Amino acid sequence: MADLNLLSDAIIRGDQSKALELTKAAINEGISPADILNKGLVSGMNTIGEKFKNNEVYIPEVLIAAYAMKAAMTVLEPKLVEAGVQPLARAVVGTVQGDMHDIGKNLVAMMLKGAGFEVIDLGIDVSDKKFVEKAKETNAKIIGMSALLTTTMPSMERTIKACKEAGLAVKTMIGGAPVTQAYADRIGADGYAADAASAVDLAKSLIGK
Ligand code: B1M
Repeated sequence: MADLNLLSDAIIRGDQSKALELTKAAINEGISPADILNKGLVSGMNTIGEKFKNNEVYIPEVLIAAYAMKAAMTVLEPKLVEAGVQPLARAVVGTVQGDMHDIGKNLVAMMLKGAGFEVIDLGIDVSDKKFVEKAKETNAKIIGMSALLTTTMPSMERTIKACKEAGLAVKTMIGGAPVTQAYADRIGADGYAADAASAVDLAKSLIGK
């Protein structure tokens, strides 16, 4: 029986091959993709985040853990997507201009896919213009922006303004470590979520599901 605690440990240690092996085993044993994600992968990343905050590990260890998570996700992501029946709506997501942090954004994108959204991931360093163009082109119902730097947060406000100017019927949601509900209210975002799981609830509520 695959042990999700061992999977979590593999992420913490940044052991890519073990993380991949245990994820495959858990899938084969029929453990739900959401449990594999939350009790294995995300739990490991959360522990690394805590250790980083306490100065018990440093950026290289965090990056190595993230690579292990990415490796595991190559096999888990299709299962998460499969779990969703019909796309609930199309969402364009990205990390805002000037910001290269994508681990949290990737988690949000993946969880949205798992919840049944069709996700167009624009990657990192996404300008307000690019968000608007892509949302228009794909008729997306949601634009999801992530920022990890206080210096890149203003790009969220620019994007919301650009959406309004373009007359887009799109809901905007924001998140990332320095972002708060108060900031979302101030810049006129339709919603803020503190983590990837709440991002799914928020996205659903924004489209009335
Ligand atoms: Co950077 N970095 N980093 N970094 N980095 C932080 C963010 C920092 C807090 C570290 C610190 O100083 N304590 C600090 C920011 C300070 C600030 O602005 N307040 C910082 C800095 C300063 C920098 C550089 C400027 C360092 C330098 O070069 N001097 C530089 C900037 C580069 C750039 O972006 N232009 C930099 C670079 C890097 C690395 C490249 C080394 C790497 C990024 C690798 C990558 O993403 N591919 C990195 C990392 C790993 C971090 C930390 C350690 C971890 C971030 C992370 O991935 N967390 C981070 C410190 C920390 O947060 N404790 C730090 C795990 C992830 C799962 O959480 O992204 O918060 P998070 O996502 C969560 C929620 O926030 C939420 O859900 C996610 C999952 O639950 N969420 C959303 C996120 N997006 C959402 C969107 C939503 C909804 C929810 O709706 C759309």
